[in-house]
Amino acid sequence: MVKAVVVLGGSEDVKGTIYFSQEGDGPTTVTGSISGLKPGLHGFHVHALGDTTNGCMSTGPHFNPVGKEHGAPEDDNRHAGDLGNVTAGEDGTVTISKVDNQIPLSGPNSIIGRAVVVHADPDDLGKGGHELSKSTGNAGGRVACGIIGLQG
Ligand SMILES: [Cu+2]
Ligand SMILES: [Zn+2]
Repeated sequence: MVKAVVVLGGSEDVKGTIYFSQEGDGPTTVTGSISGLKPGLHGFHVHALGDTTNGCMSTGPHFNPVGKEHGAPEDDNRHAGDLGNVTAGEDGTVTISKVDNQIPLSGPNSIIGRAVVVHADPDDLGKGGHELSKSTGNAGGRVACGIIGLQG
C-alpha cells in the first residue's frame, strides 16, 4: 500500500487535507475534506508541478502524461489529472470520496510531487463550448492547492 497526503493552502479561507492510497497496480482512492469554499461545484485536479513558488499559479497545467484533451473522470479522452468537481454544501465544506484509475502513486506516471488544485468555478468537463473547455474545463481561478507528498 502506498499512501500520500496533500495539505491545501494558498488562500486565506480555503483549507483542507486530501489523502490518496493505492494497493499494488489497483485504482487510487481519494478521500479528505475541504472547508471555506463558496457553495456549489469546484474543479478539482492534479496539476503537473509540485511548485508553489508563485502560489497555485506555478503548479502548471493539468497533469497530462499521454497528451489527451481535458475531460470528465469517466471519459477515455481526459487528462490523467482530471478528477472532475467537488461539491461544497451551504456551509462551504466538502467531503471527498473518489476512486480513480489514472493517478498512480508509483511508476512513471506517479502523481507524487505534483499538486492538487481546487478552483473557484465548476469544471465543465470539456463540454462547455468555451475556448478553455478542452484545456482547463474553464474552472476559473485557483483558490487552493498543495503538493502531493508520500505518507507513512
Ligand atoms: Cu485545475
Ligand atoms: Zn484537464
